[in-house]
Amino acid sequence: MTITITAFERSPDGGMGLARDTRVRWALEEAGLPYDVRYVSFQAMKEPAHLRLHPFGQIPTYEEGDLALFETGAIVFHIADRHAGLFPTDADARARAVMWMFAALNSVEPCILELVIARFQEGDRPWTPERLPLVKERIRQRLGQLATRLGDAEWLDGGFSAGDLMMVSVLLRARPSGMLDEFPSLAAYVARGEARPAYQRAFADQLEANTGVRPAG
Ligand SMILES: N[C@@H](CCC(=O)N[C@@H](CS)C(=O)NCC(=O)O)C(=O)O
Repeated sequence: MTITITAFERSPDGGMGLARDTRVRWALEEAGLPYDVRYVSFQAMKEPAHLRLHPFGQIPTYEEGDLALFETGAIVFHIADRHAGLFPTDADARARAVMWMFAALNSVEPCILELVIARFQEGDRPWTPERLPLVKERIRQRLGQLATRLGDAEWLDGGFSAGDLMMVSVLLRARPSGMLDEFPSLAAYVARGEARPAYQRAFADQLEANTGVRPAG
């Protein structure tokens, strides 16, 4: 059955791979599933046709036959649930992989997003200089806790799973601020994720869609 996802017609990050379609592309690549992409403009995302698929007028969405999904957590879970490669077979290990997906989206991504909003959407507000250090401190605290748990392990819980896919995707959003590099073990963890062939394909595809250029290799 054909899978179709949506992505920005032109991503605000210019193809850095930070738009959330990249994590869905990555999951599809890990699972070895072909897919189509429908590119939508900011205006089209807020129009009825897209709002029927995504009530909040955002990307990405996922369509497969009669099934239509939004929210990257639900989409990646669905892919991992139905196809090999992203969830361990052991039931307890699988539950922990799901836990890490939730942790990425619920306990790590919000503070990173807060910084993105503080810098790019509210950067001109008079209170921003006072607020930024507080926002950054919350990120530092969370990344420090995560680094402690990761220790010198390769992945969060044994082998690579959808939990790592989501955590790496979320951490990548902290890199432009320089804060990821304050935690060398997390930076190395992210680099391991980026080195996976499935990530490389996903990244190259979104880069080409945004810039017309395909990275060498
Ligand atoms: N929680 C959602 C967030 C979706 C989201 O924020 N998408 C961004 C792109 S990465 C978007 O469409 N932004 C445009 C907008 O909100 O108007 C998910 O994980 O899918």
